[in-house]
Amino acid sequence: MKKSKFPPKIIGLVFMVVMVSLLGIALVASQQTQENRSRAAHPPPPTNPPPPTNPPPPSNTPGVPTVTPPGPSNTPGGPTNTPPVGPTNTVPPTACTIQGFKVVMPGNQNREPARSQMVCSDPSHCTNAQPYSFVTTPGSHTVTFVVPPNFGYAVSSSLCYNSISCHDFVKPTPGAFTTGASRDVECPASGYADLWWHIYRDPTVCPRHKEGDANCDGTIDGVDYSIWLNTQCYQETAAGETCKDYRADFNDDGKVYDDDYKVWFTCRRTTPQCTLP
Ligand SMILES: [Ca+2]
Ligand SMILES: [Ca+2]
Repeated sequence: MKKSKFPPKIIGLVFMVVMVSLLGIALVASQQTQENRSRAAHPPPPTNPPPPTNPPPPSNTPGVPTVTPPGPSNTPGGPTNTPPVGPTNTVPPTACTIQGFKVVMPGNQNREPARSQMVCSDPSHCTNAQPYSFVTTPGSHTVTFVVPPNFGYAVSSSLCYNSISCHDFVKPTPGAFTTGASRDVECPASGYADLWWHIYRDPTVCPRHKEGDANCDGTIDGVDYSIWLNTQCYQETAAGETCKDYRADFNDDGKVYDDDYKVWFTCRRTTPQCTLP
């Protein structure tokens, strides 16, 4: 029998080392198996989802550009300009505005009988507004101050473009004023024509008005008295009476009352000229 070249002690040690290694491997495998079972029984909590992000704000919808026509002209009779208070309609950017006041002279007084008179453009567009305005196409337009029958006043107008500073009757802007109740306007694109109507007593229009001729027919009679009787007014106030008919305001003081009756009474049935006290 062949004898091993290794001593029995060495063989025994090798055998123990192998056995210990096998035992360690078995323990590690057993531990991993237990961990896997534990994970299967207790899965890790899910991670929180990220909070939702806010949606981006909607972008502003581009609006249709609006063009505000220029405001009305200077306040008649006032020393300072009023801030523009134009209408807010959306109009084509090249539109033109014809605007202005109707005033009583002297002094550009914002009162009747000018204030409520009608102004027409072309002549299909008319308005009694004070101030008045027409938003229209650029170019030529004819604007008319509508004179009622037997109005008793002469009419002139003052006109400037893209400006409101030409209506001073005392220091008139050259070319701004002209007589007559109609005016041709060359309305500028994207601009405005400032057109005021001025009414004033003119002896050539109603020669005997100061004597009591309310209807300007050249005689002073009961018809004129009837006009005085039916249009009496004392003054204009915000809450009170409003004078609208000044045909019988024979002394032109802005009232139709007893002093005007005295004028009529003095001059009735006379031939020109009546002598007033
Ligand atoms: Ca008369
Ligand atoms: Ca009067």
